Amino acid sequence: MQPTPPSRRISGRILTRRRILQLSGLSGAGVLLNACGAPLYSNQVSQVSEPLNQRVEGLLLRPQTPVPEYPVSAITPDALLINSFNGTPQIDPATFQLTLDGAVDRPMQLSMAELQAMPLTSMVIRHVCVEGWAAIVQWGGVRLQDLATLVQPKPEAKYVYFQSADNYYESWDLPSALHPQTLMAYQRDGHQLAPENGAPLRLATPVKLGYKLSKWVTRISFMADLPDQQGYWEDKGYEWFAGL
Ligand SMILES: Nc1nc2c(c(=O)[nH]1)N[C@H]1C(S)=C(S)[C@@H](COP(=O)(O)O)O[C@H]1N2
Ligand SMILES: [Mo]
Repeated sequence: MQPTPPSRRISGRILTRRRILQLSGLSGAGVLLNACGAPLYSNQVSQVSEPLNQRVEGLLLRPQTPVPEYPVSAITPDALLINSFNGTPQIDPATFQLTLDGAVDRPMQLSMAELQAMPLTSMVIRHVCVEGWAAIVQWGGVRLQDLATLVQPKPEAKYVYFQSADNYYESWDLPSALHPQTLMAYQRDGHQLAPENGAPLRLATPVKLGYKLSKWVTRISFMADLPDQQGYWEDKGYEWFAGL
């Protein structure tokens, strides 16, 4: 049985689809083209008949405090050490598809061209590895929040699971995933992301430790429950939340 959709009324206001898209930064997005050249993004948005559920709306309306960013001059290009536990998978960006699925109303697959047609967010933040090193890095990419707006997580979605091409896996709490500085990054320090740093697509955020920041992400699944396998390092005893 389908649960009744939650009320659209948030603190006395009715949220229109237009407003949600404005809040999520998607309203200014250009038109994406799918492989056949047909406009994809405009179709998808016009099919968005209902705004997001209350949980997601709440997170978008009261975004968590932004973490202060660094100036570009603070970037330490050599300090970001390559930390890969299962080699570097070779992924062809021309055929790559990111799968978005799980507890969502509109599961979809997006190519790099489609992701790169979405609004680009750039940030200079500190990457902290639990092994005792840190680096100031500039990341550029798509807000995971904007991807959530496209796929419309169901009310029961509380976690997000990330599958990587090297069999690495991670699970996150939804608020951290929808934080405005949580990106699916395809650029580092102003250049296209290198394969060893997770190309074509990796997680970047100032709110989690390095091991939460999956490289080579192929699938993002919204989940009602935490999976038994919570994460590559978590399953070896490391902390699950791993907040900074
Ligand atoms: N898929 C995948 N993601 C991963 C890892 C990995 O081995 N595989 N290592 C993690 C760890 S511990 C850190 S510190 C960062 C390192 O990112 P970098 O290699 O780009 O510096 O990636 C994280 N994401
Ligand atoms: Mo790490």
